Amino acid sequence: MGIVMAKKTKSALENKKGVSISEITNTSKIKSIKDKRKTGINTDALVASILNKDITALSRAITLIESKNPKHLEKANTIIKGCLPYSNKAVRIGITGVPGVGKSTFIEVFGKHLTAIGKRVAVLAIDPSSSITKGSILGDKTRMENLVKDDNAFIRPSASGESLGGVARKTRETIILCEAAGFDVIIIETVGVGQSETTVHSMVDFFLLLKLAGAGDELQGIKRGIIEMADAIAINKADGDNLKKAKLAKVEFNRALHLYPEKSSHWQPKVTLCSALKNEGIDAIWEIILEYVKITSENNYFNTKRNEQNKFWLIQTIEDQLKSDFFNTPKIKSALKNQLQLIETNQTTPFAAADYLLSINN
Ligand SMILES: Nc1nc2c(ncn2[C@@H]2O[C@H](COP(=O)(O)OP(=O)(O)O)[C@@H](O)[C@H]2O)c(=O)[nH]1
Ligand SMILES: [Mg+2]
Repeated sequence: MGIVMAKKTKSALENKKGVSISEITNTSKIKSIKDKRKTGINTDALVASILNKDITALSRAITLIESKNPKHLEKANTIIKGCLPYSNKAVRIGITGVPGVGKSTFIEVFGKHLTAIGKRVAVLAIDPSSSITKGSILGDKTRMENLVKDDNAFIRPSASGESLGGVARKTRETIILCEAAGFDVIIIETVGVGQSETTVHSMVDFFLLLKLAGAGDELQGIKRGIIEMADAIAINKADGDNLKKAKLAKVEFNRALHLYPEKSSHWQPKVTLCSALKNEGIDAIWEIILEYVKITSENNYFNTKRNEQNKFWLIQTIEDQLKSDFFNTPKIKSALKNQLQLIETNQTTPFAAADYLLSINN
């Protein structure tokens, strides 16, 4: 299942069943096949199957969300609408850390721990670089061998060939579908490329930062913003010769975290040690997350945050759409080219050029 199934479904969607090769090569028939294909997706049936925890249906629907075909997007929107009343139930966890910190290894053992205690787990990724690096995260299935095979786990790589905004929107929609399909825990993995951590933070309940113990320089070179976003820092590879260093790092991080002002969640971020390789300290991290959910549900921060996230995404989506509409207008495209030339030769200012471009758009 997982990645393999997602790929299979994609090709199933793209090739109409029962059509022979000779039929496909007959161009006069291609249009009618395409038309049938367009109408061949029964959104009601797909929603019913998703609610029935049918993973093939879930994969098909996600493929529609990721499609560039406007007809598919229309179908995708209908499906999302159908699933929305059944979503919002899972715990959404964001996981980040530099390449090599052990994210894939961690997600494998963490995911297996969750399925062992009866949870269903969906793993998604936000990786705006995946179109260049051909899926740098979640691409390596070997580190998630057991989770990939687990019937209670679903693994879906990042949408590719998209801007961060595009990937983010698709991932948010995919979360809705996964929740409707009865997944209890949604894990969203990201690497610290550009703004991707902020993006993941804006769509999860709990943000987990995986760290390595350094040689006494734990607090150097860390993006301050990421520490601020973290609800827990897990120092991974706390095993063998590294254990002592990891323990020291824990003290340092705890000290540093106490310097930050109290969060509006009233949650004091935790620092913990783990070894994904040896499967140690993994259950403790789930306990921390449960404690977080309990405390923030009681003080209502949990729901407030989700509402705030929804409002943020409304504004964000409008901004993205307006921007893309603007820059894709043919009149703007050519006028922009001219204005850029005028800027180069010092004949206008960026502000005058912007005023002009915005004025001719109306
Ligand atoms: N010693 C030790 N090695 C680990 C641990 N977790 C991961 N690794 C190793 O670190 C390397 C990178 O792990 P990977 O999961 O691919 O990291 P990612 O790039 O963050 O996804 C691999 O060789 C893993 O076997 C751990 O807890 N302890
Ligand atoms: Mg990885």
